Amino acid sequence: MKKQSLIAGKIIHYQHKTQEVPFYHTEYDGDVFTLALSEETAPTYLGGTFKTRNDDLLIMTYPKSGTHWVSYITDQIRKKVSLQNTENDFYIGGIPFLDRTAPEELALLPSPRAMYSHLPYRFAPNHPSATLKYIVVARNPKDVAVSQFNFLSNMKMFDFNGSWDDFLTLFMKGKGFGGSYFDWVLQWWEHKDDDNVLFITYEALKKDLQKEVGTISHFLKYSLSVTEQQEVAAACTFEAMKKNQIGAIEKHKAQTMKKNKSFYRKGVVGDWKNYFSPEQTKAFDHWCKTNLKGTGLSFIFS
Ligand code: PPS
Repeated sequence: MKKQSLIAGKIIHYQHKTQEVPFYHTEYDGDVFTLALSEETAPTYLGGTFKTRNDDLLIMTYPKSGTHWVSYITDQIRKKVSLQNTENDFYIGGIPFLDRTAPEELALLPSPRAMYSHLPYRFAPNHPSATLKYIVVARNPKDVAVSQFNFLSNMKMFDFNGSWDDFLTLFMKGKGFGGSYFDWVLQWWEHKDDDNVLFITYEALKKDLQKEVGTISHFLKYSLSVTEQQEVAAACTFEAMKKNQIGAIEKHKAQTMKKNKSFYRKGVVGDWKNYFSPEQTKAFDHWCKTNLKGTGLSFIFS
């Protein structure tokens, strides 16, 4: 029996120093994970005992990379082909958050199930003979860091009180929300050509949303007409999702977010330019170059 315990921690800004206490972490089997698991779900998802189905779909993201966006696109596509999911207050549309949902609850969902998760590749629900599918969403790490910093500072439950510089230092040490950014993204990137993996980016969605709606529908083997694709894209713009308060955090923002803050913050490519100093840019570019060398992966930063 593996040992498991859960600690919801916080970063403490004390005497001009940030104490490196992860904001929210799970200790499991001697390792520490800054993932959004709960005490009930951690043993199943980190222990690899979740019962998958052949037709499961998992939307995999490093936090703040487009989780809500792609989950809601998927939800809207599924509704076009009459897959009416159970709607729950804590879902994105009809898509549940695997990491915090009890496996017993997910077992009650009709097939084909669609779920989203921040788990790294090595913990992703899997089965050697299963044909379950993964949509992996990646976003350039500069905008991810800025989005995480704002999210962790503006969410009541995290209440991060360090500076932007404090946060960036943690992020580059692999202590962002979700753990090491490059471990996460590169492990999935290695599987980008697997038949059951669709690897898409936030920046591609921003460039041509309708095209990516088509790509996702095609991957899921649903044939949507051009009009249907347009309708899905129209429902999934930043403005539409913000207005319709998609997702539990926004729906309950009076309880979840600090005053006047929205989960739907900016929704653009390149906001990092408003945060990074020239020195931070230089160090971060070097960090990216080192990690991406020889991988074939590159990002669009503006
Ligand atoms: S979470 O908490 O991990 O689920 O967050 P996640 O959904 O991955 O990422 C939140 C960021 O995505 C932006 N967002 C969008 N951008 C463009 N279009 C649409 N439709 C959209 N929906 C969400 C959201 O604003 C967060 O990014 P920032 O840069 O902070 O605005």
